[in-house]
Amino acid sequence: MRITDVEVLVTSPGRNFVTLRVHTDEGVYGLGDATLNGRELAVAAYLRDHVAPCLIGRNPFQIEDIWQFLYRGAYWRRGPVTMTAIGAVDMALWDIKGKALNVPVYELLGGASRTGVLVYGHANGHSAGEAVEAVGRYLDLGYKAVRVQAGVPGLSGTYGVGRGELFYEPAEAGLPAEDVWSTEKYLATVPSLFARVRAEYGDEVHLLHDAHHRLTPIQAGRLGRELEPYHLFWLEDVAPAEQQEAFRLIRQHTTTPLAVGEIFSTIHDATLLLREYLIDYLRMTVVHGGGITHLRTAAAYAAVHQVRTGCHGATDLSPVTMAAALHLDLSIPNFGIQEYMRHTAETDEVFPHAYTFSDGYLHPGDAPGLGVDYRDDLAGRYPYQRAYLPVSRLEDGTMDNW
Ligand code: EZ4
Ligand code: CO
Repeated sequence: MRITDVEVLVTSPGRNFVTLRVHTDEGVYGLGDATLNGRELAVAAYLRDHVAPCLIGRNPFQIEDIWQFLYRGAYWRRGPVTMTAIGAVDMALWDIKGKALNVPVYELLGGASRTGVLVYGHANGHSAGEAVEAVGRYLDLGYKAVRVQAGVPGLSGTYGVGRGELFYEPAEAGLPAEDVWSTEKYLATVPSLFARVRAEYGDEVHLLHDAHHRLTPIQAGRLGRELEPYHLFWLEDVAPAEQQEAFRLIRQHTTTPLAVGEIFSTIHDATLLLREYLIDYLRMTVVHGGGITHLRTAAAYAAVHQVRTGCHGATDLSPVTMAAALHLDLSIPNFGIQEYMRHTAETDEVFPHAYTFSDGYLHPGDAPGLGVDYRDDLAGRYPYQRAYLPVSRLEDGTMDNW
């Protein structure tokens, strides 16, 4: 089998998605997600101009060799644009191999280790009261785990608090919005929010929270400690992780489980965190972490250090990534939880998929390959729209942290 054509597809059914479609001489094709929120066209150009020409004529079954060729061959290793592009190629090749052999990708990864993939949904509210109510809606839908975020009184917009009830899209069309952020005001509100949620819904539901890299290490230690009575499943991205050593200080101050890594590109971003047992969940996912092939490496390194996975799964990761993550989640021994933000109806129509939600769990389905398709006829209705994530500044205009 040989690769004959590589297409880079851009569509915006509610938000921008970049999709790679790899064709073969036997008629089988594979899909990969190449979406990097706010920098979509950089990855599209990287794939179209620099990767696609190198793939023509190669044997798509040589997934590992092609991964190494793209990673080592570029000379310029790592980085989100490169690793997202490699991730897209890798997903497409696993999809092709599964379809060609007529098995779902999880069978190629060693088979199912569990019956379903535990997921968490996003309960958001502009006030704590609204957020508490939103948790109830997720429990009614069958979710066993819920991330809770509330607006901070005195701040106009809080990152992570969306407009819709089931959909949350952090990017906004046009140029980047600039929000105002106050760490002091935020820290004053979070513990009481979780006290209310526990008082309302009891101890059984898994609760999660995301601080989106906004705190210093000592502030992070304080938040973790103050949340200990509410037994969070995890506290995510409490501080930026470019300096992995910073997590030593956080870890000394709290037993609240820590999750990090949705912006990591390779396992090298997490080696000290894992070797020194500084985190509990690794958030890397297939699209921004070099595909299924590299995520397997990252998950195995995490497993050695008793760390479980918690793949990023926000709306800016397309249904192709969601499917790829679910095949991996179902198969690896140290799966922890999968983030699941529902896509809009328009997105689900452009990407028909085999994965299904039931009683708090997702299952990738048993369609051959990843089990996702791409409707060109619908995708063509939604042209690319420039959009960015918002930027935060402190109340005096300073950029919010390092
Ligand atoms: O900020 O996907 O845990 N989920 C998140 C997401 C990310 C966006 C960035 O593109 O933090 O909302
Ligand atoms: Co996050």
